[in-house]
Amino acid sequence: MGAEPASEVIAEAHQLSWVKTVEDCRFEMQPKEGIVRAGKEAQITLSITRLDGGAVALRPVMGAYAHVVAFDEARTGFAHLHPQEVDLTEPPDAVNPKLTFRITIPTAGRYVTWAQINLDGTELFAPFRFEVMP
Ligand SMILES: [Cu+2]
Repeated sequence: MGAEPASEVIAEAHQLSWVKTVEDCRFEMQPKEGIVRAGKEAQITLSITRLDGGAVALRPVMGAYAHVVAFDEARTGFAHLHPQEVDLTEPPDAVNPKLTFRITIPTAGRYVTWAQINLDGTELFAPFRFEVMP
């Protein structure tokens, strides 16, 4: 580990947000119902675009076009999700790939999720912090 991250980086990391920019890619997670409720299955769409509108060349990583892990604030809970789009011979859209995930989180509170993708050979991790409503 190197130096401490700048305070604005830490502050940003603690903000609740469904949108994250990593490198020159914008990641957005959209819960179908707008929010996630405890105990209810949520369908969440991960959408990726380039800031310059260029191609987003997703490559499969370990058998999926994305992996999502979710933790609760105490890092005790853990979920590992794969997209519903399981057919690797049918790549997602080349400019604005969208992948859907289903998750049921039993307890309200704050959660952190990481989306992992492989963008034309480069692994990118996008963190999101969000609230699960009662
Ligand atoms: Cu996975």
